Amino acid sequence: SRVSVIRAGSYSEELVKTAKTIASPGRGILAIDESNATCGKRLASIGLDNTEANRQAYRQLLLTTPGLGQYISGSILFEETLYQSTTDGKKMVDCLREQNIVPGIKVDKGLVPLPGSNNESWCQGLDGLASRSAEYYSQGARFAKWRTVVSIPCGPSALAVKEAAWGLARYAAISQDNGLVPIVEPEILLDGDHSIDTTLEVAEKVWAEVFYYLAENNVMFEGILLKPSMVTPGADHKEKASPETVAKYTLTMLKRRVPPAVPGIMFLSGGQSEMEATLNLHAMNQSPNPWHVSFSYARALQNSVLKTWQGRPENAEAGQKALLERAKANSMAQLGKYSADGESDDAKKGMFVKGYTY
Ligand code: 5MM
Repeated sequence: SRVSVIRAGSYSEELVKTAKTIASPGRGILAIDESNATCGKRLASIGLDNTEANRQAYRQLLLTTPGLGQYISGSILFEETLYQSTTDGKKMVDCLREQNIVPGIKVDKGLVPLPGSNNESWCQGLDGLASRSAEYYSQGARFAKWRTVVSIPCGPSALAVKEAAWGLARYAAISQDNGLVPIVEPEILLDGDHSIDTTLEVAEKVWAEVFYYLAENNVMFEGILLKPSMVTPGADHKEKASPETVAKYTLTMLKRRVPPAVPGIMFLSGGQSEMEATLNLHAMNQSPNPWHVSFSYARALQNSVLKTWQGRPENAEAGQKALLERAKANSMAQLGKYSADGESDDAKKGMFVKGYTY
């Protein structure tokens, strides 16, 4: 019934439980769901070829990090990794489960130009999504991710926002129907010279529309997670915002748009430096929030690891240590107890690439 606390459906209770496990205190998500093209760019940055063996070696290093489960509650995988084993023949999914980390899966098929828009894009992947989701569930995935983007310099046009919101809502309903907690990710790109007030205005518009269509598609809010961008000025804006300002704007936006029924807000890092992403998260956790406010970082968790590893087996342990350090820093930030003392220069370097397309 529409008035029941939890909407009827075979997976409802499990969805709520999965979402709560992922949104558990002091933990967040390790996003390693780079498609092969994006993973290739990461590997190229340390001089490695984009082969299946190199992707396996890199993901194996990440997922077998001892102690990771203390700080990481979920990890988003690309399809290849979901079906992949380590070089010792152990399923990557089992490496996660052993550490009480929930395996997730990227289900979108990437971005393509949106005809009729202002050079904007839309996200592919709804065709066949129900059967793919059921198959991913049988492989051990318990949550899903769909990333679409909104560009401020390109408008955003009403058409692009509507398409982004509708696609996310259809995906979310299909995921829940197949036992996967959907991560709802409309990334508002950092590109542009706009002010933080402009970002706030666009973010409010986007999230209002996303929730309108999530409700229209009867998505159960207790069984979703959000992956928003933080509200910041555009990357080319003349002034940078302090973590306190980012936190104030971002929380204002979320409190205006996101019902407290949603269990977790898992931010993306969007090209911020590792330390900036951690400091901003820490600032957001200086007072109680209606939701678990945490991280789902890719670049802001992996950058130091890649630089330390360099593709050399003898550096694997040091690479894992680097991952654990970042995961711990963000865990502390989730608890509002992070201190930047002793952070390396590398952790302070931004990773934003103008006009970057995944
Ligand atoms: C890890 O990268 C994700 C997938 O990208 P592609 O499918 O294009 O290869 C990406 O969605 C990522 O999870 C989010 O953008 C968040 O990553 P950042 O680096 O912004 O924290």
